[in-house]
Amino acid sequence: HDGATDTAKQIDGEALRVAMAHSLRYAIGKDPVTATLSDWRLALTRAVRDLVVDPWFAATRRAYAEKRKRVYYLSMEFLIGRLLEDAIHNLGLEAAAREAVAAHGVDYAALVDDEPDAALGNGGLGRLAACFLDSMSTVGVAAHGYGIRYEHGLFRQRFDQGWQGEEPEDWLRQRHAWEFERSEVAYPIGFGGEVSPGEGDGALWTPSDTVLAAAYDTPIPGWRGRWTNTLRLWDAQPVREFDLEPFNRGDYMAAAAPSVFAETISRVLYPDDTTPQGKELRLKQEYFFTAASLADILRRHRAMGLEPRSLAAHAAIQLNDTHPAIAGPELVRLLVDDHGLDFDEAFDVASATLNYTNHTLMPEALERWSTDLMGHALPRHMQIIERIDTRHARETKRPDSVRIVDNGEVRMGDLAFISAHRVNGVSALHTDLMKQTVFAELHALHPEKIVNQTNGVTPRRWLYGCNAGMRRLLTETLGSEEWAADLDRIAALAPLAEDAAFRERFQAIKTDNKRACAAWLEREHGVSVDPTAMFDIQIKRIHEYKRQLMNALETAALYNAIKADPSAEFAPRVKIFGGKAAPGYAMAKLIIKLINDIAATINADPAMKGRLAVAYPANYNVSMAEILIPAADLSEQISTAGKEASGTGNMKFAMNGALTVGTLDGANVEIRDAVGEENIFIFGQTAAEVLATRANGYAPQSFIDADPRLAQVVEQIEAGFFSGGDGERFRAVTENLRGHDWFQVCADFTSYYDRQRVVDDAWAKPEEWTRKAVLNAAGMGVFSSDRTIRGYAAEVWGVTPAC
Ligand code: 26V
Repeated sequence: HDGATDTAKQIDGEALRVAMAHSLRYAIGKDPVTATLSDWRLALTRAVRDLVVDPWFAATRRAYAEKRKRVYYLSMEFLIGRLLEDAIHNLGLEAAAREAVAAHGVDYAALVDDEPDAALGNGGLGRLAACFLDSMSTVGVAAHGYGIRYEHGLFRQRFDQGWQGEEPEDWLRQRHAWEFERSEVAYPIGFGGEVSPGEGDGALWTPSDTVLAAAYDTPIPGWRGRWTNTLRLWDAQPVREFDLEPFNRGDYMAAAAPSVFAETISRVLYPDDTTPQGKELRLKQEYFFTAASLADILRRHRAMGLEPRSLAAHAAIQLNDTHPAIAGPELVRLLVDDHGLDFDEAFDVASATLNYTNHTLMPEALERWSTDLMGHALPRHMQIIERIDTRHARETKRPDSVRIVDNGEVRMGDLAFISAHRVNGVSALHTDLMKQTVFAELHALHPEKIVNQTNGVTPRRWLYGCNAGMRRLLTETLGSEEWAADLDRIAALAPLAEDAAFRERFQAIKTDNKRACAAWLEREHGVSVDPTAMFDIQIKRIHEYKRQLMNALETAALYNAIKADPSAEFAPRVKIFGGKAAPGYAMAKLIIKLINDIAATINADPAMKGRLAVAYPANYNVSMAEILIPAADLSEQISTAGKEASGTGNMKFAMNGALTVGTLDGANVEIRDAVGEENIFIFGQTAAEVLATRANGYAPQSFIDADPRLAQVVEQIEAGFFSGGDGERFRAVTENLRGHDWFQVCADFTSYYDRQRVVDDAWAKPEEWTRKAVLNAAGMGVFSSDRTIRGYAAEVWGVTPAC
């Protein structure tokens, strides 16, 4: 498999130039004389998309011919980022694309940079879905991703004097040149209404409202086009655009009412990944895309001449968290009411086909819907849920233990668990904790159900794509580009950690990336930083459990230490933060302001020059991550142990040669095992210790009293030291720290601060640092999402990859 494009058509720069000119003229409808940068980007996109089509058809035909079992990945979120460069890299077209673009007198980097991010997700869960799409296509799992074609993705973040503000995001303002509209594929999706008894177990549901789910397909080519899958996103459309009666009497607004209701369903991504708000529209979004996807899956199954009863032999459906958990009752409904199976048969088919991935143990993030809301919006499903619950209680002979319907609420985690063939956690620790905590009772009843599938990330985007310097070094060292589809090969770097010449080249790449990142920070965000200082980066959603606050406190304490003893030796650092807070999450927004206040104080102090700087570029997204991660020296993975299900940023950083400072949480544990404990900076309490601390009556104040460095910072915040004398601003933060501190920032602060000083010592020995960095990259083979997908294929889906 060494070599360039396999299935995809070979095309040189000249041919691609001609193809670009053709699509500019005939697909975009622009004359080269007046074409803008975006026009040229759309033209290249169309030309590249044309090259994806044949391999796409080839994979589809092969899936049919070989009667391959299909995987359906149902996810409310796909946090894709940009697609053009990724497709160019996968198809081996970079040289040709650069040549073609240059021949048209256009700057390649600017053209690629012009593409808006497809930000159809909040964070880890949505980005994982995007990595899985890439990997399913690379290893050759015949798969469809199913989700929602949100008109507006995740909001844009701005800072107003350090406070987060939100603006709507508008990625579809320019046409989305990747997708194929399938107006012929549209399913009616019902809501509300009445249910009357039917024959046998069946019923007749007459919804009060109906919308259409219309399909848009985006091809997802894998490495070298050896396999290509489809991402099918559903757009909500009115069954009728217009009510003619009000229109005829001149009430144009009333006439348009049906289309307003329908289109609202796919209007916007919910930006809150902290607490499900129990909002009716959210439930409707969940049901909308789940029902459309299941209708499509059953239609395809029937079109192959197969019986509904045999679905599980031909299809595996993966539920990405509980968001599509209504799939259980919906599949039962389709099989009973439309296909005439009895309830028990139908439930057996559904529960042999569905699988469920859990992504969080945080109790407040577990979805529950009031039975009133569910019964009103989906009356037939409410009946089926009750019946699933009763059957489960009867079969397990434990009527009083687990109930899906409890206290007037439907518990979606339990529904998903009971409706699934396999249930998985996303790291070894997280899976263990699932068994011990949220799913303890269900695990005891079904001990074979829970399996672990540790997350991974795609090395195409997160190494090959974002780090061109490292790409060249790896390709030269490993002899071909195939490491990008077989990341275990990267282990061959380990012995080179002892080779001074190799270390020097490795370090030079990091330095280049840091320079590029510093230039970007200056240009786009107006902050100037010293590219020779340590780049210490924490990028992720702002959440209390992720403890950006602890990092901010440590930053302030370090500032105080440098001020107190200007001759003391600390590594020069640039602390970089990136991340959005849910618009309604007041504490997270206050933490953002605190970080920005601390940054302003430090950056304005001439004594900090060359020693400490803080940057918080606004509007962190996938494309920003692609700039920051290759430039990182130190990766901050400092969540309260037991709270971060896996983390995936941790893997991206280590792949790019950053060292990690982190707790024994999520996949950090497995990263430590892979790189060796002497090559990672672990600190803080273990998950068990965190629980013990809480059980023993945690008093954060005692930890503040015990560490004068922490005490000083808390007092400074209370005195308004970082906020122009305003001692009130962060009252909620400091009161929480002294009084509750649910995520045990104070308990871990001392260990964290001290570990950071060990990081300083390591930085002072650059050869040693680089040695560790090489060993980190060398240990990352196992964190390729290709490995993860092969794990799901073998242990969850029962499919054999084609590549
Ligand atoms: C939760 C909710 C709660 C209900 C309302 C809408 C909503 C939207 C998203 C979420 C996602 C929370 C779960 C999540 O993102 N988990 C992250 O999953 C990553 C991939 O497995 C994992 O690496 C992170 O550790 C985990 O926090």
